[in-house]
Amino acid sequence: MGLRLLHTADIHLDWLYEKFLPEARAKRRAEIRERFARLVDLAIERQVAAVLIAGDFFHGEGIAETTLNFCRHQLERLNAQGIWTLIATGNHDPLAAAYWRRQFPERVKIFSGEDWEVFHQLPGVEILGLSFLTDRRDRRVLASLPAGTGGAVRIAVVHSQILEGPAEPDYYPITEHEVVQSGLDYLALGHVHRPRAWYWGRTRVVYPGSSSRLTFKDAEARGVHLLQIEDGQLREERLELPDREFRTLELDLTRGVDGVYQAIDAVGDTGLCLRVRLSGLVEDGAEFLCDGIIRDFAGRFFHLEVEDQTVLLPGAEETGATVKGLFLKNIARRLADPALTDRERQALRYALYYGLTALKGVGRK
Ligand SMILES: [Mn+2]
Repeated sequence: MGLRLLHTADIHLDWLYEKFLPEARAKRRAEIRERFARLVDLAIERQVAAVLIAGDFFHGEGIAETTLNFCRHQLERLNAQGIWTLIATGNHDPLAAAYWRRQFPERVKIFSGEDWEVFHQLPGVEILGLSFLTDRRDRRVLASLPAGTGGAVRIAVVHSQILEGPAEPDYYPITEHEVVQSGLDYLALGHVHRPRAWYWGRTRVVYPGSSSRLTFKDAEARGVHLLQIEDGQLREERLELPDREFRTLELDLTRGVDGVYQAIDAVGDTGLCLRVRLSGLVEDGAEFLCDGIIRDFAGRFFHLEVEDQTVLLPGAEETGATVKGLFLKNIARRLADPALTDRERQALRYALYYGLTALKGVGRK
């Protein structure tokens, strides 16, 4: 049956969920731990030889003792089945963190060298790993990849950022060109919480994404990658894992307070984390409404938060012959055009929003 591996990353045990109320926060953190236990179940069910964790296993320094004990128990379950856990740490759980100095089960390998280490314990595959070193965060890690010994499938595990566009090269940057040159069969990445995957040259490049939803940006389904190595060939499939939904409801206040309440009321799923984002031009500040929504609906959902992105319309006295007044009149005249597309209307709202921000204080007599 060949040999199987499971690739995950960004588990972020003890993620803060800062905006959650204490009870929901504790419950959600327990769900992240449970997710890791399910990954361990999956590894055992699928009889994998090793679990690869590409960084940010832990969220930060202040990991609860109960979380560490829980982890140890899960790693022991893998160990007892003869399954390795290979960990390259990330920027959230750098090697300097105290918990890495603990005793781990025998079949846990934490890549802790200054340079790539090669793990040779499994037949037919070479697994290279490098942990994140904070003081060398801008190094070009693929440039120092050791040459292969030939014959084996080559996999590298690292917490890295793919350099695209003008991003700061801050987290072990790698480029498509470097990946193509690497000759790797599979690059097991962590860092980006959104699942992404490419074929670059002969290399399969995978960010499995964070194993649980951590923020409202995490819309896509969560999952892990199962690798199968047989006769020197590598096949890979993504296994999706159900997770609590994080949904954003965009509501324009120009539909009125009743409309906003009806829209929130119509959200049937009470188990989700809901973010209500209020937008639109308003004559009065929306703070009261935000507080009211929290008061009236917070008990209905697992978690609820309201983001106020409304723009306050200036009073009539401000539409005089000032720069701001002329600007407002101009935008108002254009917004009144019934032939506007949604896109054009949105662009005008942005113009108004940014224009008012830029003109803040200017034009007041
Ligand atoms: Mn992360």
